[in-house]
Amino acid sequence: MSGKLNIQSRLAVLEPETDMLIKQRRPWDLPESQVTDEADFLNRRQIIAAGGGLLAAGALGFNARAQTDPSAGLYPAARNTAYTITRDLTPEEVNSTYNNFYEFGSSKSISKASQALQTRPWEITIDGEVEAEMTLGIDDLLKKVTLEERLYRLRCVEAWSMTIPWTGFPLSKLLEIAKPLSSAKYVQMQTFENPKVARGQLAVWYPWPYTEALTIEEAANDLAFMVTGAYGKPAAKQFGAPIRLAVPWKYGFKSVKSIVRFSFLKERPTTFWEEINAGEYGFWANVNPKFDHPRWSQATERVLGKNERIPTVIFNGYGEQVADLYSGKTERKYFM
Ligand SMILES: Nc1nc2c(c(=O)[nH]1)N[C@H]1C(S)=C(S)[C@@H](COP(=O)(O)O)O[C@H]1N2
Ligand SMILES: [Mo]
Repeated sequence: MSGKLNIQSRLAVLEPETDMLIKQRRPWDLPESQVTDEADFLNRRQIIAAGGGLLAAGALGFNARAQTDPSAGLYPAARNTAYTITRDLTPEEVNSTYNNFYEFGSSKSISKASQALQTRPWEITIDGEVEAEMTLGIDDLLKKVTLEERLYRLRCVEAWSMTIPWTGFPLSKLLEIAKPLSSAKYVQMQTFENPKVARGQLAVWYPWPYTEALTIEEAANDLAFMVTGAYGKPAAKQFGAPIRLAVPWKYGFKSVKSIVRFSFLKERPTTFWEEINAGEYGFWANVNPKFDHPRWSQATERVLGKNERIPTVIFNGYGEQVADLYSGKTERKYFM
């Protein structure tokens, strides 16, 4: 061993689990303790459908999140039928227990740890190349938008995928509120930073806080969605409550969670994963089965909650909506 520290060897990076690991513990083989937790995630609509409304929900030990979340009354929101898809939805209990959220650890089992995140009060700052910088609370922001439900795919760079009923509003609506100047070419989004709560942030070899960025044109595309809810209720903490991005034509790491800052910038910023390994997790990260990750194939994906592997499609199936953004941009770097 040389004296020089190999940072890469210490980093748990985004990569597929080995078949061995998948066999040992698949996301739907929940340990007993997590099954009990799942009772707390009972779908509000299911409870209401069960007949007793909130009273019955209380009697069932209805979860504290929905009781104290001031936005709970905004859900479920009407589904925007322009964004329905033919794939089956990923069961909520599968999605809720298989997450990437490195702030709470580098495994997929961060659902419990992430409950420590306090999502109220939650201030969001909009700064940089805008008419006027501002800070507003999440509930003030929610008053300025109309929530809708969209069924979106999510394709992780690790070659697994899900289909999720997100609730939120188009990122273009946030651009309207932020009023970026013509000098703003990129929007950078930053996750909270609080290592006391998010113990993963004690790992000093990651460049916290997590940031991601889009070009202004990408951000203005109607597909770019700010998620505040999922499965017909406020987003669970492991999904990136109270507000996260969903850009379903890009690998999942672009869809940054628990955002506290939107910065409008003249120059392209370096993103979290780009800083860790630009050759493996780039700025553009558009899904393309023809460009393999340096260490594995991107041709197919494992569908979470189902025992199947399906072909991956370019732009994750959203070419009609987004291909125009990349005309002439055919090189590998746009798909990394
Ligand atoms: N702040 C933050 N955002 C994040 C991540 C993260 O570790 N921290 N992981 C990303 C990755 S790699 C993926 S695949 C998706 C996972 O979202 P999900 O857990 O809701 O499926 O979140 C993305 N957003
Ligand atoms: Mo990912």
